[in-house]
Amino acid sequence: MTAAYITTPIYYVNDKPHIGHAYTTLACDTLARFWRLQGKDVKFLTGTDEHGQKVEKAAAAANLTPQDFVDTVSQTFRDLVAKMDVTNDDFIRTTEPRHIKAAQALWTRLIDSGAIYLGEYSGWYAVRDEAFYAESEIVDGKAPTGADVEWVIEPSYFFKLSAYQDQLLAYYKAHPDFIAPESRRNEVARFVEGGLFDLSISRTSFKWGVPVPGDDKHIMYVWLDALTNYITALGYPDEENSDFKAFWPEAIHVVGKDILRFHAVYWPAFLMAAGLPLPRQVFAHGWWTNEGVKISKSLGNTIDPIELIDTFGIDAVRYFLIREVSFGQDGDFSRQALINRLNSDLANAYGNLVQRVLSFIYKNGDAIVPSPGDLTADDSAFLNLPKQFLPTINEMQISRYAEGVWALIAKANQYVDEHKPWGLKKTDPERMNTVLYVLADFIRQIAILTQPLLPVASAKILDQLAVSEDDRLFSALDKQLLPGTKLPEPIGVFPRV
Ligand code: ME8
Repeated sequence: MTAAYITTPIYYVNDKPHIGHAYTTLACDTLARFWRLQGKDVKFLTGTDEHGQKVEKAAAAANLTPQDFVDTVSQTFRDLVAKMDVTNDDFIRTTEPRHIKAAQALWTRLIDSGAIYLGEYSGWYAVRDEAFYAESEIVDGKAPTGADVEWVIEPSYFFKLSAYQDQLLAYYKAHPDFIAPESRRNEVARFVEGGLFDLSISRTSFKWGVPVPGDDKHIMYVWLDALTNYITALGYPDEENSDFKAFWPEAIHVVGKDILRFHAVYWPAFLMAAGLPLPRQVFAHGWWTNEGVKISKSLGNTIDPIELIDTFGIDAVRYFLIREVSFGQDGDFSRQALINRLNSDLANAYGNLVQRVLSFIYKNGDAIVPSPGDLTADDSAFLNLPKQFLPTINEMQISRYAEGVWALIAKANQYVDEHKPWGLKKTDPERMNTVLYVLADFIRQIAILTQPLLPVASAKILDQLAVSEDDRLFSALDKQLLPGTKLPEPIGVFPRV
């Protein structure tokens, strides 16, 4: 069985979860579900990033010890994952002993390979981004991201990042899919071509972090600590155990575009220095604005995913976020756009199709899967559309996948309009049964395809067609509904908003 390993970034626990966190996690969940339906052995990881100055400050502001603070906030992220029906296999916290052990082991390996030296850092640091900035990057006294910076002078260990420029560029060239989408790859390559500075990877001016092995005046730079989570969860430093063996380097790291540099430059350089293979891909998604405005805590326009789910239901929120923007591009969140999509795509297009066909079968067809007569060439061609569609999918293009499935739903509604099964009841009941059978089996296939996008609704529709749990993988598109199967009473799946 092919293995697939998908990861979300681990989220800072300085504040409560917002729509950006929900989006990354739902996108990864969609991919994880998609691969499982392909029959792959999937490991899906998410979790929280709990060290660093930003979190330490947030704890102080809340009058809590860092540990009490991170325990509380991490739980809110775990609750969100549960609320969103996310199918992660693990939830990692960087304060866990397994992670501290892994981060220290990686550090030791970097020391052993000669990639780390002790020096002194003097330069700009932005706590909000947990990032160092060169003088040339400072704009009007701020980081290029707009974050406040402070001047830091302290003893520090450095990672010889500058030594990896050529290797990184050669790697990007040899592995054109390593960074996606393509425009992002070019951006990263240009950054690396511009020259790399050695990276400060330890801090001494505060304590909330993983102690540097052998020199506990230093704690590890939060990004070196955090990036290691992706291998901690596979059991690193034990490289012989089955998870590390099975899933590394089959990793796809999905990240926001703002943290691409850490994943596509620093992380591969650390791994190269440690002599470990690089992940399969780093995929950067875009950023959401709220009604056209940049989302920020100071503007007070953050979007609470819990409130959205309570109002519209998880399937609806999930569908909107995945469908509304092309995966990799920026997008705008608007409540009206969400409502419009729910009404047009879910209630009207998909919901009506299912409701019309299944209630008609229930009321006029003895609540059993109808027995078809001979299929016309048109019927067969129509029934083959979903199977033909699936192989055309670029698996990372989840928004296009949704578009493609809804194009099939439109075809089904067209088929209903053309073949008017209800009108055939008196004139040609045999043909009516054939048309209804074709539609029911088409809906079965659609519901298999919509599982990664609408897990709850798709399961209800498949239940209503009495499709067994074993027949819900993509490979079951090739099967057919069995005529005569008893069907339960249909229930509405997508309420109008
Ligand atoms: O960066 N739209 O954590 P984080 C879309 N701990 N995505 C958004 C967004 C928005 N408006 N705002 C934030 C960190 N995000 C690190 C990661 S991984 C080893 C360590 C996304 O909690 C953002 O792009 O600040 C990022 O991918 C994610 O939320 C986590 O952000």
